[in-house]
Amino acid sequence: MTIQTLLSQPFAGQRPGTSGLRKKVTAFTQPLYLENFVQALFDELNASTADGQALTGQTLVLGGDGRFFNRTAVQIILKLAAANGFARVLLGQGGILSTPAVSAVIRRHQAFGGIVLSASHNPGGPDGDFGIKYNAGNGGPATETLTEAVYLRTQSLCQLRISDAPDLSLDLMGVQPLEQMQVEVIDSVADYAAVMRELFDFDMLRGMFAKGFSARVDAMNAVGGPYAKAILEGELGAPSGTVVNATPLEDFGGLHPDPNPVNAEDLIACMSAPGAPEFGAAMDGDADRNMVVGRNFVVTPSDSLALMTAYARLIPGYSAGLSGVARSMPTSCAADRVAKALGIDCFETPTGWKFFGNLLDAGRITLCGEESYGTGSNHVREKDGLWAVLFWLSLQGATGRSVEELVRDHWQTYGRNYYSRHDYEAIAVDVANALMSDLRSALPGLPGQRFGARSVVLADDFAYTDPVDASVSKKQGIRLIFDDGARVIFRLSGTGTEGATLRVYLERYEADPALQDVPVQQALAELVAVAEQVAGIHARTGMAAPTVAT
Ligand code: G16
Repeated sequence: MTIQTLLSQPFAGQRPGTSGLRKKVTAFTQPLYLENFVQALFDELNASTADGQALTGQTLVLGGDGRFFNRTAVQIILKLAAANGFARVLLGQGGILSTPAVSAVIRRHQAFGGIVLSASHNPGGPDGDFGIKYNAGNGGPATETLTEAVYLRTQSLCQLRISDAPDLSLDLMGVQPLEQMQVEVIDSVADYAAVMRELFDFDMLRGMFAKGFSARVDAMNAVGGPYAKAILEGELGAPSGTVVNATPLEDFGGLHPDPNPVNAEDLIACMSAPGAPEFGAAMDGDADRNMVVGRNFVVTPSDSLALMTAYARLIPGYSAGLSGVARSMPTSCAADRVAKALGIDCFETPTGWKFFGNLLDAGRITLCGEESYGTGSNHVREKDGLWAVLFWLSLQGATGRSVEELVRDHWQTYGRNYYSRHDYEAIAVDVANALMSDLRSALPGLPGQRFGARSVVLADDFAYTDPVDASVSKKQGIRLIFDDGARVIFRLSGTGTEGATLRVYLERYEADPALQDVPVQQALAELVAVAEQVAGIHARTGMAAPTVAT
């Protein structure tokens, strides 16, 4: 085996979005496409030290969600890593690691960084999506500064270094040499499970299941299955069959592994049927997202973060209290109210988990979450689906309250933030860009303008100054904030692979318990009309209704 230098050429469009580079599988399978991106990443990382040898002798963590092309991509990356100086790769068995598990392994083994192969909640299979993301030594997604620098390198890269060694076994546990590098195939679950044991009272959870507590956790044929099986059924004694769709499949069995009420319809149906389990949850392709469901009752992700913040002290890992909490800007303000009551900071960041990293590293926050079905804490630097499941199970165990009772109690105490996100998918890119640019131009005229009973008090394009490193991120979403605190927000998704997706986020606050049980879309109908009036979505896109409203 020898290390080869191959001539390559730039590929257009290798700019990472909200969470890494996501493209159709057909893009990733072009000759040298993946190699080009990874070499640009390695070159950029090497350039971070004066001698240009930052990777020499280092450990890399590698794994993915098992989707189509995962195994091929792992072989390619191993050969690039060997040719670029790494001494060791910790590889999840079968090339499998959930996104939070990559973060846990990086942190527990003090690795230099890690590569996650996933397009998250996007569909898989030969016609589906693939993705790659770099996580740094803190276990968290690379900063925007790094991803942008990598992108610039992809646009001028003309050669790469790769080993011509034969493929390795991805399934055989133990160490295999590749050039000077050692590839160690590790148990995909062990490190992650160890972190969970440190946070939650496993004895109490075991006791709950022993007394007959019933749950249904839908892994959506994705990577969360082995983790949920090992921890819930294996360690905590939940009955076999508690975890469904538990085997990761290359095409997710045709499911769209996005845990929302639309795509996890089977879970919703099951939780609404007579004799439904007491608790339901679903996770996404790479197991970092979660949806929590009670009997006939779906928990909004924004409410989930607020409740976790309110009850965190009941969980052993957070019994000392929280240093602070953070949410992405479009996430509802429900957590803000709890933070205020607790006297802790609440930060508002742009969409993207990478923006929580500095706050977590600096100890400014303990919990964080997003409307996009993501919640997490300082235990890793990714959002974490199974962690959220264990958190909610623990809350039920500690309080004796059902999911619905917990949420309704919360609304009584803090008020309810009615919340919905409307997605308009696969819009022509120029139509979406024109809509956003016209909205931007209209911003100065909006403050003071009345829409029914409300008037606009703030209209801007959200900009964020990181409180830790003072970096500034502009154009993070158009906000209309009204005099009663209601908000309408417009952004374009940074994770799609087909055309553009317009996201409209709608929120209003209701303090009166007697008015907290209105169907969500009805409660937000006036704001939907405002969004239409301001942005002209129907006329511009030809779409009379969103593709998905959650
Ligand atoms: C990613 C990011 C999240 C973000 C979500 C939606 O999640 O990690 O921080 O909220 O995308 O982003 P967008 O609205 O730009 O599509 P995941 O689970 O897809 O990695």
